[in-house]
Amino acid sequence: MKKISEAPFVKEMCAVTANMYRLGWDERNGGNISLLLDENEVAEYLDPDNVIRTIPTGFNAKELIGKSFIVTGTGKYFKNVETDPENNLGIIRIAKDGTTAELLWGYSDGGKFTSELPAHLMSHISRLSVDPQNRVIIHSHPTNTLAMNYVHELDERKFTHTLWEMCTECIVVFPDGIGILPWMLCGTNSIGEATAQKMKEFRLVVWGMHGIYGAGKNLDEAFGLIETVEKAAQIFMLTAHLPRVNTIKDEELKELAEFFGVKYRKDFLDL
Ligand code: 2HA
Ligand code: ZN
Repeated sequence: MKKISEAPFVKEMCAVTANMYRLGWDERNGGNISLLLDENEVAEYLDPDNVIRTIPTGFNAKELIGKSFIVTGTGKYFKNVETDPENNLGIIRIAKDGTTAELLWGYSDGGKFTSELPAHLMSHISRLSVDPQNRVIIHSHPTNTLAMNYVHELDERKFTHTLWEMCTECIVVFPDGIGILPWMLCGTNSIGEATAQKMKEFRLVVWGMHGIYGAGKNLDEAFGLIETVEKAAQIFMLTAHLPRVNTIKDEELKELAEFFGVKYRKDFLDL
């Protein structure tokens, strides 16, 4: 059996959480990540028959029965993942009943997965239904994206359009746009269901005045989506109070999307 601390998925979780912490997006216990694992890869590091303990999830994820995820822990700080992954992360497998998580590794102080597990698992189900390659859901509190929530209308079309205008590459990176939920109570099945509904259409979902969700086939892709939104939101926040002299026109956004061959939300442009 190989050493789990050497597993690429553990190392990558350490690297991405450390990176996000240093970017200032995940203060204290803010943010959470789940990564769908390949069973054969997990079996190189862990005995699949050795269940440390079982933890109820509070909802039925029957579409994910038998699937394993590495997930950040509730109340745990991204800041600390790199130095103590076994306490701050856990590997869970969805049991045959669909409502129980079998702990295979981690949460070593007796802890459990993030309080946002419903939003994560329900979003995985949604994304997998439209993209079987999807493996990652990331939730974060990026500073400028959050700031923008207070000064920009929380309308999917307008919010996406504003961000597309802020950096030339935005429409190429997130041509499918950004879904938006109004402020809602976090940590609940309701916000999980609402997020998952949006995730059928969008890989990015803003939680009004809270943060953002991003999905992707790997950590780089999900992180890169959020990073690009955050960069555009930063340009918006740096310029929103200044007179606008130049802008990228809608015809130019269309030209970009067509040149790079991306399927974009045509209804989000005024053409
Ligand atoms: O887990 O970010 O939304 C901390 C959070 C909750
Ligand atoms: Zn949050």
